[in-house]
Amino acid sequence: MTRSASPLLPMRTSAEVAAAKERGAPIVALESTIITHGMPYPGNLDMARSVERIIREQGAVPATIAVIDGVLHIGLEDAELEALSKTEGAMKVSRADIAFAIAERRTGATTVAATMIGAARAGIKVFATGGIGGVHRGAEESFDISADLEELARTGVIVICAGAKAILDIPKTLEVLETRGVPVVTYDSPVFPAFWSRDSGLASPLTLNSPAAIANFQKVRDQLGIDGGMLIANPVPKADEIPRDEMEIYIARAIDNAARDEITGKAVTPYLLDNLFHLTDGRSLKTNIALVENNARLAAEIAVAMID
Ligand code: PSU
Ligand code: MN
Repeated sequence: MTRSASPLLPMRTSAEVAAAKERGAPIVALESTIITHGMPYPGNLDMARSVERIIREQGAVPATIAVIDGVLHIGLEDAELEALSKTEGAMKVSRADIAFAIAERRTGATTVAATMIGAARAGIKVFATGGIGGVHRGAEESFDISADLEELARTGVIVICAGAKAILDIPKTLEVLETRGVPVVTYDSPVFPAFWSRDSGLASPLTLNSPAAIANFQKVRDQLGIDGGMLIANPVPKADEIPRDEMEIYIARAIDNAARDEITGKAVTPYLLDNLFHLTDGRSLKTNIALVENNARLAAEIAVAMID
């Protein structure tokens, strides 16, 4: 599953990640679009640091992935993390343009799709994020379907998220994942979560109740020769949740604003997130940070269980 990186690929693995690979220690990949396009500074830096700390506390090693000045970084030093969190002009790179950012020596923050590509290149099998991209509402008109879904179908990395945001069409997102053969497993709950809310109103296709069971499921997929990724949905802790009905009002308004401002393509998700941050007086950000931390913890537990 893991191809070794070409010696010519400009890729740099941090000392901490290289040492972890050397001794076969568990590693958890982290994306960087959430830092540059998902949250405002300085909350983004606090989040990035705290998820790394949580992963270390669980006995695993964090590997934040980004393209910096044309070099694919697997694991960032703290100074690099801080610089990225303040970078204004970073590209948002996915499968279509991660190679462009490297070839043109640009700085690019990796989406879920691009982070999966980097993780697979580096031999990392577990990746924690907040929310994945999916099928946008109105996709039957706009055709806006995130490349994250296709990447989950083809790249063998387990992605831990808090479900799909209700800015997306969640039923259609689940349909595409099923069609493309991506297992969707909700951790410890029969209902699929909707990012800020624990309940999307939809049943989860699959449920598992422990990191060991998730590791075992992946082992059997490997034994069957089934490649591609899997999605673990981890509901936001109850204390941090914003209920669905309440969130729905803000989401409808944010989507209206995006239409009014004629936002399209890769700008849509960052626009909606920023709009929601203002519409909820920053409350959406607090929830966002709490759920990413929660996902980092579970991802580390799964990475540890996959080694046991
Ligand atoms: N959802 C979030 N925060 C984010 C993103 C999604 O709550 O930062 C980012 C992720 O990097 C995800 C990307 O991979 O947006 C999806 O963008 P698009 O819909 O353009 O594929
Ligand atoms: Mn899109």
